[in-house]
Amino acid sequence: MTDLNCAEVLVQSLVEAGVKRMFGYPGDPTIELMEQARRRGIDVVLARREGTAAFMAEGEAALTGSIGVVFSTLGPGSTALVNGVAAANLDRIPMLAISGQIESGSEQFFTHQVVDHKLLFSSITKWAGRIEPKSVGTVMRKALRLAVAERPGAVHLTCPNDVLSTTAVDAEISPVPMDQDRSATIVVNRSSSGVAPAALLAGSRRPVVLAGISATRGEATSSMIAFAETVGAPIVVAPMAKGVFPESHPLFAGVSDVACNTVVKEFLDGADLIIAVGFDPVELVKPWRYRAPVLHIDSTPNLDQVYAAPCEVLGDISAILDWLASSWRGQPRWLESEVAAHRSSLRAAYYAGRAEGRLNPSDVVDLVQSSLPASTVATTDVGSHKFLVAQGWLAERPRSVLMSNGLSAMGFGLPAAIAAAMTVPDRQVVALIGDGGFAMTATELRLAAGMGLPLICVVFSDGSLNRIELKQMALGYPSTATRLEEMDLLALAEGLSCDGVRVETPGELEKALESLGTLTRPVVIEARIDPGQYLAQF
Ligand SMILES: Cc1ncc(C[n+]2csc(CCOP(=O)(O)OP(=O)(O)O)c2C)c(N)n1
Ligand SMILES: [Mg+2]
Repeated sequence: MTDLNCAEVLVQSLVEAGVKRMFGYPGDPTIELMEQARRRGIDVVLARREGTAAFMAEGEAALTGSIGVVFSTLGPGSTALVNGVAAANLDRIPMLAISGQIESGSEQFFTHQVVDHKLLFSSITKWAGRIEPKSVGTVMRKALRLAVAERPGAVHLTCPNDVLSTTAVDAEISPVPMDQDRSATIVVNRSSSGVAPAALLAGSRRPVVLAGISATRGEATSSMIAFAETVGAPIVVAPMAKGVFPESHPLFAGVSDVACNTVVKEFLDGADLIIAVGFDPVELVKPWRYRAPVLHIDSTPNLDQVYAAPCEVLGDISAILDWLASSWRGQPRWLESEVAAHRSSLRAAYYAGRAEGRLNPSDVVDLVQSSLPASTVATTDVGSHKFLVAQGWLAERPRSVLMSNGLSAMGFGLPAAIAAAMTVPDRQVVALIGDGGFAMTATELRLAAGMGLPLICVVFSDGSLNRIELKQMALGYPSTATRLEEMDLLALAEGLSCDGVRVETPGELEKALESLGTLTRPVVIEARIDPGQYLAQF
C-alpha cells in the first residue's frame, strides 16, 4: 500500500511515458485528474470542445510520434470525444483518451449522463479499459503499451468519479517501452507459391515501391532512399506518409489516391512488382486494383488481406530495406529519365483546369508553400482542397504534412495545426483547410490567439462542401445541403482576437503572404478560390 491516489498513479504513469501536455474539456469527474496533472507539470490545455481536443492530441502525436492524451467528462463529454478517438485509431496515431464516469457504485443502474464507455469505445479503439484501485498501475502500463505498439491507435480509459481520489492498491509505476522495437530481426513468411524476397525482386523489371505510414513510424527515410537508388525503383507514397521519401528526389513518383490519381494509377499499373513498404490499406480509397504481385514489407503481417502477398518480410522496415539493397546484384531497373517523364505528366495533371486570372486552388498551395520556410509544418482538412494539397505540397521530410486519411474526418486540420504550433514553436505552422471544416472548428482560434501562436490558417473559401457538391453535380442532382452561407471570416477572425486578410487573386495572396511579417497571433487568410479547377481534377 502507498498513499498515492489513483489519479496520482495515472498522471505519474503519463509523466514516465514522456507526456508533457493533455488536451480536453472538464467536468466534475475530471477535477482530480486535472489537478494532479497540473501538480506534476503536465500542461492541461482547454479546447473549446472534446472533439477538437482529441484532434489536437492526434495532431501533436502525428507530429512527434509520441502518444497524445485527451480527457473528457462523463456522458456528453465522452460521446463528444468519439470522432477524434476514432480518427486516431484509423489514422494509426497513438492516443490515450480518458473519460470521467459516475461513482462506481451507481454505474450499473443510474441513468443521468451515463453511457456505457466499454460499449461506446470498443469499436473505435484498440482497447477500452477502466481505472480501479486494485489495478491502476497495471492498467496504465497496458494502456500506454497498447496504444504505441504496432499498429498504434487509440485506447480509452474510464475513471469513475470516486476512484480517482481513492488510494491506489496497485500503485507500482514501471515505465513501458514507448518506441517501436527497432531490433533487426527479420522474419520472412512465404505462401506455398511464394519465392524468396530477394528472388522476387531480382526477377522484376519494373518494380515500384508503394510506401505508407508504417515506414514513417519506422523512420525508414534514409534506407528507402538508398534502396530506391540501388534498385532503381521509383516510389509512390500514401497521403499520410508524405515526406517519408523526399518529393524533390528524381525517383519520387507521386502520392496515391488523391488529385491526379489516374496518372498515379497508370504508373502503378505498369509495375511488374509492387513493393508495399509499410503501406497501410486504411489509406486505400478504392479496392486494390493492381495486378502485379506484391512484396509486403512491414512491421506487421498482411492481416488485412486487402491485397494478396505471397511473400511477407516483417521486422524493422529500415533493416529490411538495407538487407534487400545489400543483396541486390542487378542493374537499376528504371532510368531517372523514365521517372522524369512520369513526374512531368503528374505535374501537368495537377495544373489541369487551372484558369488564368482566377485564384485557383493549386495557386493557393503553390504560393503559400513558396512563401514559407522549408521547415514548415502543414496540416490539411478533408475535402477537395485536401486532394490538391496532398499531391501539390512538396514534402521533403517525414511528419511535415499532417492529415486524417484513415477516418478522413473533417475538422482535423485547424486543431491539429494549433497543437503543432504549441509543440514546435520554432517552426512555422500552416493549416490549409476548407470553409466547411473551418466552420466546424473556427472557435479554437481563440485558444491559439490567447497563447500568441503565430499560426497561419488558410481557408479555401468556395462557399461549398465541394467534395460532396461535385458528386451531386456528376449525378445531375441540384446542390442540396452542400452550399454554405456567406461568412465574414475577417469579422470572425477579429472576434476571436486573430488577424484576418481576404484575397481574391493570386497577386493579392502573394502580397498578403509577403506582408505577414512576424506574427504574434494567428492570421486567417480567406482565400476566395474559384473551385472550377476541382471539376477538371476529380
Ligand atoms: C466529419 C465529417 N463529416 C462529413 C464528411 C464528408 N465530407 C467529405 S469532404 C466534405 C466537404 C468538405 O467541405 P470543405 O471543408 O468546404 O472542403 P472542400 O471540399 O470545399 O474543399 C464532406 C462533407 C467527412 N469526411 N467528415
Ligand atoms: Mg469548401
